[in-house]
Amino acid sequence: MLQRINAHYVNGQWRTIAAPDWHTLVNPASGEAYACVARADAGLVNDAVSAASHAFPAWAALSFGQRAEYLAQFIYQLQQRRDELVEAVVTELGAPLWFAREVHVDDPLDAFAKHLGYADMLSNEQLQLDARLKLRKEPVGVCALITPWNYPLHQIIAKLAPALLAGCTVVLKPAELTPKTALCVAMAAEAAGLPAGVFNLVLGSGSQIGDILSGHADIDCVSFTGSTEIGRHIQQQAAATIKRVCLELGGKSAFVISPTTRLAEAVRLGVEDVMANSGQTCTALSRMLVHHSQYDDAVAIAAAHANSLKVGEPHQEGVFLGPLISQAQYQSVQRYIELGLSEGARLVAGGAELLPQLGDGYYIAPTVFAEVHNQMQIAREEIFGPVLCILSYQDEADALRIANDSPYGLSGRVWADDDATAERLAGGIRAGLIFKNAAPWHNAAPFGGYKQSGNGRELGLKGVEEYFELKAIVAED
Ligand code: TAP
Repeated sequence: MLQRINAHYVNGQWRTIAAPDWHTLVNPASGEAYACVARADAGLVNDAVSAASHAFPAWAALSFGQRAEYLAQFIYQLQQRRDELVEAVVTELGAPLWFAREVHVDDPLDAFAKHLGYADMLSNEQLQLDARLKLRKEPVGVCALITPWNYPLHQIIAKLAPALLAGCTVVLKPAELTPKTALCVAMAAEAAGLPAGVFNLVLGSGSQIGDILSGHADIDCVSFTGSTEIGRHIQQQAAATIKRVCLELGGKSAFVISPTTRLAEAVRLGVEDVMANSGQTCTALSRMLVHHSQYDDAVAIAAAHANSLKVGEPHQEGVFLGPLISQAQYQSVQRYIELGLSEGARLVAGGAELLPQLGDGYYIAPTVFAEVHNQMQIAREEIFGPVLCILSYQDEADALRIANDSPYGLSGRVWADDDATAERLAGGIRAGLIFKNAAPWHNAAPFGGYKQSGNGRELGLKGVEEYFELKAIVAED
């Protein structure tokens, strides 16, 4: 018997759909259906927009400090649901338990908590430029937040926290594959006592709900994270009402490893970066660029390390990679691996076959291609699976030329034994976020892309500013 989920959170109330169109959820670790979810209809989506519009003036009128008090309650309620959130991510996405705890849940809760500190920095709303001119930051209005499935909680928090702190009200439309995480967030919002209409959640398909939201006259801003293809579509839909559109899109990030005495450390880190979350990470360092003098060694280290990473059922001890999220995603990655072989790349680890010892789940072994050149499709397109391409370069200029020869510009990593080289490489890559050597993720670093990777920034103080309009008030002499 499938669990039936018929719940949407609109205007502070839980709403159901009378005769719903059901979407079935499949556990990616087993291939078994476990729940079905009622899709919101157009009427409910419009109710959600209307609720957010009505709630906006009062929410916007609060001070940053007052909104931060609500957000502190919200964070507390999310923390109370930590285990539930972890289990939702494990079930929906197939993320290994440890990764779900540390990266999928604790990390975004920390990012949310950082926003409380921004409230003090933002309290000075007005800037007196001269006797006649004042500038005021005001919330942009009602925001549609459309999020993907790959880091379900992180993606929601990266939009929700800054939007609410800035004074916006929101309608959240999460990916259809990850509704349970979003429902947990709605329960926390309710328990935190957010005023009715400030936060609304509608579940359903992107092509239906997404189109209503991005074309809606009462939505002032759409903040979208997902594929470049859908981002382009949303921008077109939103053009009819000239609304603000913030896009966080795909990537094909480069990891430039300059000649180093710490090659094994660098290569292992690069392999783990791509394989984490089964490669379903927009910032994945999917192109590793190695100096020709160290290329063969790097390939051998990468293959050995990829083969050592355990693939398995998410609850098992020691598992590094779970399954891909869906059969469609599995088939897409499989096609890319076959394409790599047909393009002449050399497979040195993994491959396209399902792993039969793991039953009917969508598991793919960590896969590494050597002898990849940058014009191959596997080096140009986002695979969104556990597939690493290793490329060789001649000198620093060649490395930067290859790194930048991409329609994307989301992120990257550089590795060098001396900081001057690392700085030069970091400065030379056209992307929004660059890590040096083994630097870990930073929850306050503004995050967003150059080129076709998007146009806004999330996280940090800059992430909040995306949700402001700027008003100039000019007085008489
Ligand atoms: P998409 O298929 O683009 O879906 C993302 C969201 O958009 C989902 O909620 C989806 O709903 C919705 N959507 C689909 N069609 C829509 C439409 N016509 N109008 C409005 N919304 C629509 O991406 P995905 O497969 O979930 O995620 C993977 C992609 O996201 C990758 O390309 C990855 O690089 C990118 N990504 C980027 C970032 C950043 S921060 N740059 C972070 C994570 C992921 P449904 O689920 O109902 O289809």
